[in-house]
Amino acid sequence: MEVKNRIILALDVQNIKNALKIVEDVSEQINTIKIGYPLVLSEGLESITILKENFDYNVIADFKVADIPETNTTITDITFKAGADAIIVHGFVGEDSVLACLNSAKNHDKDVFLLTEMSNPGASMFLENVSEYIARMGKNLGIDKFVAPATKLHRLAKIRSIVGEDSFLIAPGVGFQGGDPEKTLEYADALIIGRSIYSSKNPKKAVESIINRIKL
Ligand code: OMP
Repeated sequence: MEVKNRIILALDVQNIKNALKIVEDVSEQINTIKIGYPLVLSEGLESITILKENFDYNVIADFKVADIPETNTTITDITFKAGADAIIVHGFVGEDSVLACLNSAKNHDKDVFLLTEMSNPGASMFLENVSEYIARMGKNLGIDKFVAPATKLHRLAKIRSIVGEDSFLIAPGVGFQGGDPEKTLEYADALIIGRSIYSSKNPKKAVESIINRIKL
C-alpha cells in the first residue's frame, strides 16, 4: 500500500456528504482514507463502496475486529466485499481469531493491519502489557502491516524493533491526542490523522501544514 505524503486520513465524520466533501478537498495530497464506526454506523457499509467508486483511494476499514474466528471471518468477508482494501484487526483475541481475518484477506487479495497497542492513556492498563507478544504473534503469522501508538514514542519504537523495518507500521494519535508528526515518523511509515484535518475549517490547508512540517 503506497500512502501518499505519509498521511492516512481518519474520516470519523457521520455524514457521507460531509465525508465526500472533505475527501475532495484533500484529494491532491491524500490517497489513503481510514473509515470506521462513526461513518459506517451512520451511513452504512456502502460508505466504503461510495468512496471507492468516486475516488481512487486506498480505503482501510477500521473495525478493530475482535471476535471468535467464525465471526471474524464473516466480518472481514463482508468488509472486503464492500470494497475495503484493508481491515484493522485486534491482536489480543489471539492467534486463531487473527488467522481467520488473515485467511479472509488472502482469499480476497486484501490486507490486514494488526493493532498491537493503542494510543489512549488507558491502554497502559492492559494492552501495553501484552502488545509485544501481539506484535511477535503477528510476525510469526506472516503479517507485515501493524498499528502502534504515536502518543507513546518509546512503545512505538519497541513495536518497530519487533516487527522490523520491512513491516509497514502506521501510527494514530498525532495532533489532538498529543503525538508529534516528525518524531512519530522516525519510527512509523505513516500517520493516521483525524480531527486535525476533518475538524479544520480548511482541511486542505491543515494537510498542507502537516506536510510542510514533516518535510522540514
Ligand atoms: P484523531 O485523534 O482525531 O487524529 O483520530 C485518530 C484515529 O485513529 C481515530 O479514528 C481512532 O479511532 C484511531 N485510532 C486511535 O486513535 N488509536 C489507536 O490506538 C488505534 C486507532 C486506529 O486503529 O486507527
